[in-house]
Amino acid sequence: MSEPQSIYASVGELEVKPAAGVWTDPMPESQADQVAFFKKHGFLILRQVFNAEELAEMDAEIQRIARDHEKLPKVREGFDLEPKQDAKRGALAFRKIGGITDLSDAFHQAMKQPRILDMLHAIMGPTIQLWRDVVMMKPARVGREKPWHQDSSYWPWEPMSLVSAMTALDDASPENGCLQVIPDTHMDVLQHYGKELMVDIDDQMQKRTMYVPLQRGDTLLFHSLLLHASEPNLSDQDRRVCIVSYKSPDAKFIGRGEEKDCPLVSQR
Ligand SMILES: O=C(O)CCC(=O)C(=O)O
Repeated sequence: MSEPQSIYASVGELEVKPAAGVWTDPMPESQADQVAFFKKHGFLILRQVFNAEELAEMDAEIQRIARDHEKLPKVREGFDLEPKQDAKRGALAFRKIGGITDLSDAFHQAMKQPRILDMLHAIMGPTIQLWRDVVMMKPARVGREKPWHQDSSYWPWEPMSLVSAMTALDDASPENGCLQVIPDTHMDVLQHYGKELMVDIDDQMQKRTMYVPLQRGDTLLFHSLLLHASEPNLSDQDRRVCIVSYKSPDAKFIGRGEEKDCPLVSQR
């Protein structure tokens, strides 16, 4: 653990403050210890899951999809543009590309990456289904903050124990808005408020906030009740991540309307 440097001191009022620390501790090595770590802390980092060739293919796919987005079908959440566009970019700045594993074979393969699936089965059991699949872009200079929240407060599944795999497609650091987490917060369901559904964290919680820097190709697994957030990206470096959220059939639909189909990802 080390002290972070904040580059956001000059920015006006933001919901998400610079984190109190940076997660630099190594992860356990054996699978049993990794599962125990995830269960205790609500997250786990898998280093260098994707190689340079796989990452280059995903880069090319994002470019293709962004270029052709008007001709492509809206899958699940569809596309979101950043409200503030960046004249320097010379192309549209996207906030989100939804349904990425349907839109791209490279991302469909990434959803089934063997190291990720091994861990998911160890944590979640024999049947893994897909719930959500997005690329969150957080583009240089215009990427917005994401306030503190628990993903399960947005999602119609109980028990609230889904797992997301966030793969870094760029190096993600405190400077370009890497994820912040509050370890060990995945046991409690917190009250969210507002249009964006967020949680206010008090001073005690703020002291426990940690940046989780990732290198391109790393994957962060996190529990759907883990409190997390990210600051805006005021740097000149994009911060793209692919987030695939997985559920087990034990999670039952508690939403309104019709239950959405959750395709099978893996059965062991
Ligand atoms: O992209 C980010 O920094 C945050 C994404 C996030 O919190 C989410 O999708 O739940």
